Amino acid sequence: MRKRSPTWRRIAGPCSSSVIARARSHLDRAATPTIINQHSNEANGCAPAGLAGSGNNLFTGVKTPGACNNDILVSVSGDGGSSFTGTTTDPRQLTTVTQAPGQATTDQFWQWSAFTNDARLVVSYFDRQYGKDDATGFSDTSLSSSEDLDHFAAQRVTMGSMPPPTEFGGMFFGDYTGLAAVDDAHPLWMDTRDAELFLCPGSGAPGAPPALCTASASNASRANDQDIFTQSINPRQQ
Ligand SMILES: [Ca+2]
Repeated sequence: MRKRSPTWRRIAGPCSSSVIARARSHLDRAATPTIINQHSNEANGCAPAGLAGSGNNLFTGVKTPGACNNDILVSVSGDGGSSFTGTTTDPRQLTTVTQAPGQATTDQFWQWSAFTNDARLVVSYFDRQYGKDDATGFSDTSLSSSEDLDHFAAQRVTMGSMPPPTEFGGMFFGDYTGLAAVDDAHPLWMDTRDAELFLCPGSGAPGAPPALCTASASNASRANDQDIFTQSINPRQQ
């Protein structure tokens, strides 16, 4: 069922904007990050452990290297959005868009999806497959793409890893990710590589022109900012 449905085929040819928007909406709703997937290695200690009092899912093995890790799965509708494969399919059997070898033991999350004009599905997301990201909490942004909704190739979008956020003591990171696609893909993400700038102590006073300084944060030696970055990616070069 994870093949291109009639809905997807219509995207490739001349069609109304409403059809494209509807199809995109369906898939946006259906690309889901989940800790239980074909790569979550439950035999290595990652297993569901019921619900917390908050109603959130609990798992054992979250901190075991190579055990629990997020993938982004694809749930496909062939009937205009009335039903999706992900509703009844075990997540261990669903197609993952994060198929690079390094992604099998690391986290990918906060995705967005779109179709290019030639009907290629592209998905952007935060990715911890690079360097020591999965141990340090650093992140990158990657883009996966597929022509058949089964086989996905990933390419790195960021040229260097981003440190964990420091705003609000490191408790806030988000709100601003997205993806547009025409011929190329244009992922947008919040980026923490730039330092947060402060007025240097003793500056900005009579006889002391304003100067900019960095400062420490409660969870890092250098406070960082959150900026919105974007990049144009040719998904056919993967
Ligand atoms: Ca993963």
